[in-house]
Amino acid sequence: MFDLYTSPTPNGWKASCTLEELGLAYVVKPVNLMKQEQKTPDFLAMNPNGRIPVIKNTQSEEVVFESGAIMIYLAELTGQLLPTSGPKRYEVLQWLMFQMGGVGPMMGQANVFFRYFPEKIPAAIDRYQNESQRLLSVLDQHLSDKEFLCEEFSIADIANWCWARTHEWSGVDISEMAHLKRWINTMHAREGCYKGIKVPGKVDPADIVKSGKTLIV
Ligand SMILES: N[C@@H](CCC(=O)N[C@@H](CS)C(=O)NCC(=O)O)C(=O)O
Repeated sequence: MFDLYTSPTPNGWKASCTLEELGLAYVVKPVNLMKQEQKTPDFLAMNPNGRIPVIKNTQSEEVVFESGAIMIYLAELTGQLLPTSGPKRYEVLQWLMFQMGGVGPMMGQANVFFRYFPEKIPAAIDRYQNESQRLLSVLDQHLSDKEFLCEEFSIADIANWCWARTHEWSGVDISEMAHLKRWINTMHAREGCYKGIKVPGKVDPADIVKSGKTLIV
């Protein structure tokens, strides 16, 4: 069993989608970012960086922060969604790192300057939107001859999808990226991914009963 400290954001969804895809039982601990709950002493004791997501294995008491590390941890625990060795493993890790070091930070900054920053700085907005678009076009190109980013569906797909699907919020146009759009839809149709992006949030109690999970929302 796991406790998932999260909010409705792409990095939070990376953890919830992975848990859902792996069919792992977890309790959602919503963290209100507006109320700065991620900066309380209790939270900082789990993640000194004061950011979601954080996961706690309630059996072993292990705590993991950084969404990419959480995904690797869960994949290794179950032996799924990440090959255990060899070139196929590094292929998945390479596309996971592509999201962690590129897509996430660039789209995150595009959101800051396009949506939240009180001063509108066109050069900063352009820089982050253009770089986000360039990175998404790399994904689009890579997906031109394959269903998923690597040989099989993996944590790399979940990580990149959780960000790519929010391109509109970042003000990034993907209308010319047919392969990316097809993949976004394929991912959305997966039961685990679809459920994962609803966490935390209002959920149908019938779904909770069906999945056997406890959701504290
Ligand atoms: N590299 C981190 C980034 C985590 C992150 O930026 N989380 C955001 C939400 S998506 C957050 O907690 N923001 C609150 C804050 O900055 O105080 C990860 O991948 O887990």
